[in-house]
Formats: sequence, structure tokens, C-alpha cells
Amino acid sequence: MAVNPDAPRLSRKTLDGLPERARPLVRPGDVPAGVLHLGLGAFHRAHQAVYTELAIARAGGDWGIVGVAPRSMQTVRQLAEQDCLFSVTSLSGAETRTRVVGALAGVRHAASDPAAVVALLADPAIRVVTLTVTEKAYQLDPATGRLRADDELVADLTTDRPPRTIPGLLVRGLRARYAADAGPIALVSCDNLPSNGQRLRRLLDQALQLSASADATRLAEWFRRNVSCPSTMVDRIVPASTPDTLATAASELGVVDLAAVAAEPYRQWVIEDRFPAGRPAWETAGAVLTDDAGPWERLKLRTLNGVHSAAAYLGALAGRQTIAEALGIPHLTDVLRRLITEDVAESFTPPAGVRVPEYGDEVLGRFANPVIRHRTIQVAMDGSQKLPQRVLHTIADLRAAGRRPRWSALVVAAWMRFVQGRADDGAELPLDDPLADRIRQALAPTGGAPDKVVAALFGLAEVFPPELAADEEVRDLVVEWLTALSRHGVATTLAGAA
Ligand code: CS2
Repeated sequence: MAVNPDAPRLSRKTLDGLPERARPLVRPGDVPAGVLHLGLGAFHRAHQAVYTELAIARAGGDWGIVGVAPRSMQTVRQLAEQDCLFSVTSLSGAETRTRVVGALAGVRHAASDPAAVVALLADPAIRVVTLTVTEKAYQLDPATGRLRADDELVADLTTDRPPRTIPGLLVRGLRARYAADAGPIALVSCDNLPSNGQRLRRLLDQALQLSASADATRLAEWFRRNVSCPSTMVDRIVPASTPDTLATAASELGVVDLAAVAAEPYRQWVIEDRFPAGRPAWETAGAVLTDDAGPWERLKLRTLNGVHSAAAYLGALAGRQTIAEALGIPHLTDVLRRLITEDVAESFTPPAGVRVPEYGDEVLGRFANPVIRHRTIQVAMDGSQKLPQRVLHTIADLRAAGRRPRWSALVVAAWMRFVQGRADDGAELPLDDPLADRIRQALAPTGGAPDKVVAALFGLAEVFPPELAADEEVRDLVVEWLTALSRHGVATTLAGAA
């Protein structure tokens, strides 16, 4: 299905012709900007933008969002053509609901106009910055927490050229804010990383030091006193939009929306309440404000995201296109349930009142939603950046308690087979990962022998901490699973395990 490019577009002009139930709660332009958001992908549009629009509609406040696309000019162009309007379709088997969201007050393109973003960071009206920039933007060594500055970031921090990296952009903006005396601000990471706020703070602290200038000490002091980095747990399944997404939106709206996104109905946001210059009343939109998001982050990363990655790697190897289709592999749901109850639930203390097996069952129900066509390949990408917090932390905590991480080792083995690039039927699998070259180099001399593959990939220090790589029991488990997967494929391995 494709939309007719000549049909009328979603815009302020066409808003009044929309079905009543599809109209935005806020009109863009009516609410001045107070939030700057970096990363204008589908997830932001279906998550923070929805919460913020609801919060403005229910509790008021000048909290319109200026959305910044770091790279994609297409997103910026499409949204600009639509007066920053876009729709979110909630999809469940039972119903399809499409509503236009009016939270965006403006859009910018960082790659071609970084100065505009720096100026916004120095604007006193902007009091909250939210980020969805994916795991790989947080360039910290997992073992030491030290900044891993590549040439691009070093150039951003030590020269006057327009910044190209996210930390470079933020440092430049914070400097400008300090110089302009534009007041305190909260920087809110909405990426799927544990202690994402602390990570962001550590990253910026070190980046500010690297960019040292004459007033470095005062700048560091200003940063300490005026900038908060609350941690958050974000949750909503939002697959990349497809021509089908746009066609559904067009038929629900009666106009074409090239920035449409579709998502599951479920959404959750847990936010540490540390905002020195105020914030949207997100609690009125259902967000949970807390003083420690840590247990929620662990719950979600290890259960939802860990199991998601497991379904993605095993599903892709078995030739399944979507997560829901992957759950149809015989025995996979049983194995995922054992991963949840025998490994994940034993690895940490959940938030008060939450039982991990029940939360896990709810997650499996969400994954089984057949109308959310979330591609296994999409969830599988950037595995080197995702594996630590989704699976390896579970393994480390189980080991510390003297337990055997049987099912988590299967997920590691599935990733190791996935990165070798062939599905069980021989079809090619893409390796979309910032460490792709390193992974290929490590694999080259192994000839695909499971013990050699495991030894070679355990050598990637960015992914596997030294204690884990040296743990023979874990290594033997992973080799055992990888041998089974390589010899017999996913279906037989699962049938033998369940
Ligand atoms: C997924 C997440 O793509 C992925 O790696 O696991 O994007 C997942 O859909 C979200 O975290 C759900 O909140």
C-alpha cells in the first residue's frame, strides 16, 4: 500500500477537516517552546511528544517542543511541510486509533545548522532538554566509565568547527548557556541505558574537561550547580514507520501524513523528579515521577529489552520477519518465560509492588501483538551496544550470587551466531552495528568453530567485561548453546531445551 503523493497533506490548514477524535489537543504555534528534544525518530513522536502534549492540554505551561533531527533532513522537511504536525496510530488487534499530536513547536536539523541548536540551548525559554539519541551516542567505556572520544568528538571539543557529535553539540550549547547566563536546565536522557542520567552527566563532565578553556573551572562549577541529569525509564513499542503506517494514517485522517508513526497502545515513563527550572506536568499524562528510576530501568532493560533481543536474534536466525512471528516458533515462548523466571527475576530486586514473572508475561503479551510489525532485524541492530545492559548485567548478577545463567547464555550465543551473518536456511543477515568491522575482524580467523567464535568475541572489551570473559563456566555454556544453534538450528535447539 502506498499513499497518493498528490492528496492533501496534514497541516494547520487541513486540521479542521479531520475527524474530531483525530484532532490534536494543542495547536502548534499556540504554545511557546520550553523543551528542546534531540532525536526526532518514531520513538520520540509516539512517546515523549504524546506525554508532553497531554501534560500541556491538562495542566498548561509553555512546554512546546523544538525537535532536532541530528542527521535526517527528510524528517525535518516532512515535519516542516506539515507545520510540525504528525499522527500517532495506536494499534491493537481490537482497534486502530489515530490522533494528530501538536506538541512540536518547531524542528531543526543539527547536521546542517548546528548553530541554531546551540542558540536554543542558550535560550532561557528552554528549560528542559530530552534526548533519544540511541545507545551508541553515549561514548563511555563500560568498564571504567571513561569517555571514549573518537576523532570526531575530539575535534568537536578542541576546535571551533561546527559540532558534529551529540556530546559536542551539548558541550557547545552548555558553554553558550553559561556565557549567556540563561539559567538552570535539566538534561533528560530517554535512551535505553541503565542510569542514563548519570551516564549523560559523566559523559558531559568529561567532555567539558576535554574542551578545557580559560574559564574551565567556573564552567565546571556552573554545570554542577545548574544542570540536572535525571534518569528515566521509557517504554513503548514503536517500530520504524513503513508505507503501511502512512497508508493507515491517511485512511484514518483523510489527509496524507508523511511523518506518521504507529505504536502499541501501552506506554510508560518513569522520571526522576529533578528539574531545576520546572517541567511539564507529565504526571497528569500518566508518567511516574520518582526519586530513583534505577529499579524501573533494570526491570525494563533486563525483562522487556533482554527478551526482545532474545526473540530478535533467535527469530532472525529462524527466518522470522517480525517479533510477533518469532514468538510463533515452537517452544520459544516457554524458553523466554524460563529466561524471565530463572535468570532475570533472580538477578535483581524489582520496584516495590512489581513481580518480574507477571511483568514478563505482560511483556510477552505485548510482543505477540500481531498488528505491530516490529522487524526482528530492527531490534537486532546495534547488538554490541545493547547486549551489556540487556543480558550481560543479568549474567554478572547471577554469577555474583553463585548461579548458572543458563538462558541468558543462550541469548549471547544467538547474538554470536547472528553476527556471523547467516540464518538457519543460509539467507544473509545484515550486521548493522557500530562495531561491525571489529566483529568481522574478530570472527575472520575462527572459521565459525563455536569455541573459537566465543573466545574471539569475548575479546571485545567494549562489550564483555574482563571478569565475564574470564568466567569459564559462562564461556562453556555459551559454547554449548552456540554449538547446538550452529549444528541444528534454532527450532531443534529450542525443542531440545524446553
Ligand atoms: C527494542 C526497543 O529496538 C529495540 O532494541 O528492544 O526499541 C523497544 O521496542 C523499546 O525499548 C520498548 O520500549
